[in-house]
Amino acid sequence: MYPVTTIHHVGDYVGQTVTLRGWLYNKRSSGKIQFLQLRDGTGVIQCVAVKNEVGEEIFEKCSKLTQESSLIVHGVVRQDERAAGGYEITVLDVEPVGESVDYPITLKEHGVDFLLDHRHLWIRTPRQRAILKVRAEIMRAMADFLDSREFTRVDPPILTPSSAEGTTELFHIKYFDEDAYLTQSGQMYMEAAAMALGKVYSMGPTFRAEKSKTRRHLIEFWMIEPEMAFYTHEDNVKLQEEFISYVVQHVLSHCESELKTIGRDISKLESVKPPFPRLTYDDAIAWLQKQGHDIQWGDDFGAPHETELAEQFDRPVFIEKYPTNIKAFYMQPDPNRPEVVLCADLLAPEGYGEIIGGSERIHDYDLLKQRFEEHNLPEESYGWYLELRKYGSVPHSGFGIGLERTVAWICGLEHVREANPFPRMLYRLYP
Ligand code: NSS
Repeated sequence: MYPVTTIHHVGDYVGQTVTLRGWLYNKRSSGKIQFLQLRDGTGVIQCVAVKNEVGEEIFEKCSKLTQESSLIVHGVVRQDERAAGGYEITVLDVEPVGESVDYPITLKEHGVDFLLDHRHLWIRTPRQRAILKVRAEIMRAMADFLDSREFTRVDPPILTPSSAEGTTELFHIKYFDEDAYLTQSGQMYMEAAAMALGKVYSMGPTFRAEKSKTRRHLIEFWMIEPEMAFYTHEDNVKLQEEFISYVVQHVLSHCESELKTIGRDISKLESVKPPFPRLTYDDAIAWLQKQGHDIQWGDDFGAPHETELAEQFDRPVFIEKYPTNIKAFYMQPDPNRPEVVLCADLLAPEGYGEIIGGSERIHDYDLLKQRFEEHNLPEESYGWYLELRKYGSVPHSGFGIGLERTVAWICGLEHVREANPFPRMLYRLYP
């Protein structure tokens, strides 16, 4: 019996015999030597079996191993500068575990539809593994940052009686004899929770029945939604830039090998530090007009506008104070200019578009009630939310950050679909 370890930890066992358990990623052979590329979820390592050393029988077992068959390898850890991870295994014995016949994903190029049909297998490849690792590390960093600032994680419901962002784009389901919808945002519940716990955040899946087929849209995506009692718009923006900078710097220092596997140009991330540039919506419209865009005050930005605005900067940029009538009903008007609201969207660089939407919320009962009427929102669904303004209402602010868009930006992915383990897209519900 040898110590069982993982590829990530083989460096602790140089010169010793260890046991590794995993899958055969790839194999090369040159007659008397076989080079087995073993992967185990923590990395990939080359295991070398030499016929003269292991004998006929073990060598034969190695030669029968096929791509993605599972196996246990016993061997000696060698330090080797030429090896990808710096180590190699000299095989003493192998134990095949599960066979793999005609594995569909070969090491040649495949089309993206084929890969998405085989997403359950595609996630085994080093690039996809690296992306999932970075995603997990981003979630950890987000939670660490907020926990260290004494936020409390609160989980809003997935099944809701009404919408938080608007009345369209909802997934309708039957809830016994009632109508229910999959949550679009946990915000309203987080506002209630902020009045109970001060500073809170949620982290979970949200759903939007958006008929958009772009590289930035998923039907099911994860959102992290902090909400803070007594925070102004200014406090909110400051928190966001510190939050994003922390997450990016954390990934740079904890995911070096993953970013390398993905091929990310990390020089593009190193500059992500506070303060972030800030443009008002007015400035952004004026700038776009100067660039020759046919856009008027009161229009919302499209993806090309966002890309061009963000391209001017080496870090994310806030666009703040949008017109009241193109933003959600719950946003607090600017006291000096009620035609705009105290909100900010954060646009990521390099064309990744909006990653955060946030605002100060209306805390005045009468104004919120008026907004409900203007937007034809039924009081039976929203009464509880309005009631929060009746019992010790305070100014408060919050934001929502889309996890997949953040992962796509930090990893430099072409499309958000690779940022989710099993993406739900307009025409894809499989696997
Ligand atoms: O609609 S948002 O702009 N804002 C909200 O839902 C607020 N209720 C959040 C809050 O203040 N608590 O969405 C927030 C973010 C947005 O910036 C994107 O990064 C992401 O959620 N988002 C999406 N990601 C992927 N796919 C889709 N369809 C999508 N929609 C929004």
